[in-house]
Amino acid sequence: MTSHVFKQQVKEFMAKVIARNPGEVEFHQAVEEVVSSLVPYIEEHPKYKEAKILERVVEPERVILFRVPWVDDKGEIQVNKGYRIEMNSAIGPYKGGLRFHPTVNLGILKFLAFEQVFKNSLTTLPMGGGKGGSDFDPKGKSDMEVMRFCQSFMTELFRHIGPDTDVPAGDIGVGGREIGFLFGQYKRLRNEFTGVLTGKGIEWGGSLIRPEATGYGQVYFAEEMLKTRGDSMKGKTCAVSGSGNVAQFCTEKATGMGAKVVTLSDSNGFIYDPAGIDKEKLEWIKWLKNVKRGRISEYTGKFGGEYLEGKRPWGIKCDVALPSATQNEVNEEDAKTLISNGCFVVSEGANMPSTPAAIDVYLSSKILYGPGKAANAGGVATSGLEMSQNSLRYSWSREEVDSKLHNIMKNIHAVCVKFGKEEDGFINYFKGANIGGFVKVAEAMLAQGVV
Ligand code: NDP
Ligand code: 2IT
Repeated sequence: MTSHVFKQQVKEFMAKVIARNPGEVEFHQAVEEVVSSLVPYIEEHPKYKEAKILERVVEPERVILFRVPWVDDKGEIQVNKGYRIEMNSAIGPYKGGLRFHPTVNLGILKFLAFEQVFKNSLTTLPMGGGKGGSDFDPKGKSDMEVMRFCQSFMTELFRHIGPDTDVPAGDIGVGGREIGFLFGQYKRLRNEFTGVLTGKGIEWGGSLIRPEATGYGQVYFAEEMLKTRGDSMKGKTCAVSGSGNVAQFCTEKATGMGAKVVTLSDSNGFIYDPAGIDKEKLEWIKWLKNVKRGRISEYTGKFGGEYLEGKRPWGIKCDVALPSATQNEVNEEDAKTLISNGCFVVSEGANMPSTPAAIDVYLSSKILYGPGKAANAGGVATSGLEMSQNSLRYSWSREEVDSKLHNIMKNIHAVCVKFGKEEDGFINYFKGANIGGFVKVAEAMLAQGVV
């Protein structure tokens, strides 16, 4: 069958998805990315077509929408929306983060839940896919306001989740503080101390390395990609976006492996430090973002360099780009600029940070492109390891967890190579991750009948 016929099939499939899920543009984008890789594969494996696996996999098993009322510090009543998308449980309990950000809506959470299904499958661990969150904005809120919001959020969510049913974790706007408040309220309502959330504090059931895992895994994945060309992270100049959980530990690991990180950003702009963000500077950034909850612009007052308001880091010359902020933060023009400046590795810490046109630029330039569902899977993989430790009522050492994480990232890389290697030897990680993530879920769905 020709690529023209495949394109037509994708178009027809997408027309139905768009009609059934109007206005959910990020969800359409995530589905189209996966389906465009899968259509040729499914043509060769008609059993998936006959069982309507694609039609089923784009429909969430369950969507929960709820009201989250809470009282702010002035005594005023506030109301937010709460969501949990239980996308697919074919290979394990629903698993995936919670995002608290004012832009959160159903389409964004469905895209994230959909990505999560294939990502979790790639980790090799038994986890289904889910995602949730709220349009609540933690910025500028006091700790007590965040606590009251989290308690109200969990007062509804608790009846839908559980350690064998659905296990939420963090994402944008949800870190250790929020997971603590959510866990406390779940425990109080159920009168059970269980592994119902991951990303917990180390003293109360958390796993060592979970905070580090997404960023560390993202750099391990970049290193694996570089190895296929006889190269390594050592000596590479890196552009990182974001300055939250993923960006911080991505910077830590890249620097630890001998690379130089020259940028970090937030939603207001980015900082450029040509000398590199070393260990001492990074410790200060962790304090700035996690304790003071300040803005990245404050960096230049302390360490120099430049702050570029309203801009993203992709115009800075680098070898390796590590997008670690949010969806669609690298567009076609950014991708072209990166490549013309010599960038030849993109390893995505964020979910879907590159637009479809940017991905086309990476693939046609044949650079090393690690898509989010493979490159950032280390976070949820280590959540899976946290679940295992909770079930065992045991905890592994830092070294044990890190070595398991490292092995998982190597395995994910190998799966991408298996399904993504093209005739000329180019490794299409985009295709490899989509097909590699799909097969296990599809086989489980076939075995479990029409459910
Ligand atoms: P954090 O909330 O810790 O940090 C988010 C960072 O991204 C902040 O610097 C934030 O800036 C910036 N950001 C958020 N929204 C935007 C926006 N619309 N435009 C520009 N910058 C923005 O979140 P994480 O580090 O946990 O998450 C970052 C990305 O990684 C997300 O895409 C998430 O889905 C993904 N991810 C996270 C995992 C995890 O384990 N935490 C696992 C896998 C993927 P500001 O402070 O201005 O909002
Ligand atoms: O996007 C992601 O993989 C996450 N936010 C982490 C999910 C998890 O359950 O650890």
